[in-house]
Amino acid sequence: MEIQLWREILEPYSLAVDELLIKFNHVQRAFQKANDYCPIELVQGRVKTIASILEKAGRKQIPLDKLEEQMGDIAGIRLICPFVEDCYAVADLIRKRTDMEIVSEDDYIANPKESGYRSFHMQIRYTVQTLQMPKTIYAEIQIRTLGMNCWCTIEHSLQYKYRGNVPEELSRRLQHTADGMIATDKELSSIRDEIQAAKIMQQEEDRIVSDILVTIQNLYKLASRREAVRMQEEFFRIYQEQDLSRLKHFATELDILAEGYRAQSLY
Ligand code: 0O2
Repeated sequence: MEIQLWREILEPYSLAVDELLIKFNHVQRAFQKANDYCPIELVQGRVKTIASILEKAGRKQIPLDKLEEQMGDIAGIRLICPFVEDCYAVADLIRKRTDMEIVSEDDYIANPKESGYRSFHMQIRYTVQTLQMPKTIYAEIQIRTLGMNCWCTIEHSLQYKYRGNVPEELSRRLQHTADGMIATDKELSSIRDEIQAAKIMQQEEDRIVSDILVTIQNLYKLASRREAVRMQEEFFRIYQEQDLSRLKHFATELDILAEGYRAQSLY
């Protein structure tokens, strides 16, 4: 296939990945803004490289003119979650969306592959608007925990190094580490409430601190510089106390002061 043709074929996939990344990043932000626990820790996306498409087409005996129908992961999104329960919550979120149609699901978390691979796969159909016309493509969403992702990344590198023929002893040890990851995921789930509460607190503190700093900056630019410097010093003092309720109280006071100058943070 000519290089220009590859570019044309891959362009809608690239657009789809860009759009899906924006959408899932927005989901993360919506949870954060609502001061809610977000089940998605990290959002990643990629278009398969031409080399990887060719390798997979060879391995799965997919004719090059059937790539778009038969290779479902040319566009791939990976959603990485803190806990196993979150993976299922994220799958539910996706099922409720109307902008992506689910074609199939494979639960390799409940039913790990022989290699030890665990992830929740969703094949979707997604429509992008190209310059010429709307185009519907297949994409794959992989949902997994941080632990699963760590294992998959390492195993994937070894598969690459040994071109799919990982020595038996190494495979055995990899399966052993996969079992370890299952135990770690279970243990983390058992202290999930504690970790979720800590994450929400941290999220809230980040938001309040950034609001405070923007307001002080606005005060500095739009109103009284002396007042801004005084509030900044006060902020540093309170921040060092590591007391979220004191910080919230200070943010409210600062807002009232800034309101007088119409210098509140808009974030
Ligand atoms: P790359 O480089 O990640 O793109 P599915 O039909 O999707 O439910 P199935 O039938 O296993 O699952 O499909 P496929 O095409 O074999 O695997 C899809 C993708 O899942 C792979 O893409 C990997 O990303 C991941 N995957 C599946 N099995 C394994 C595994 O044993 N180890 C690791 N590390 N990843 C796996 P690619 O094209 O192989 O790789």
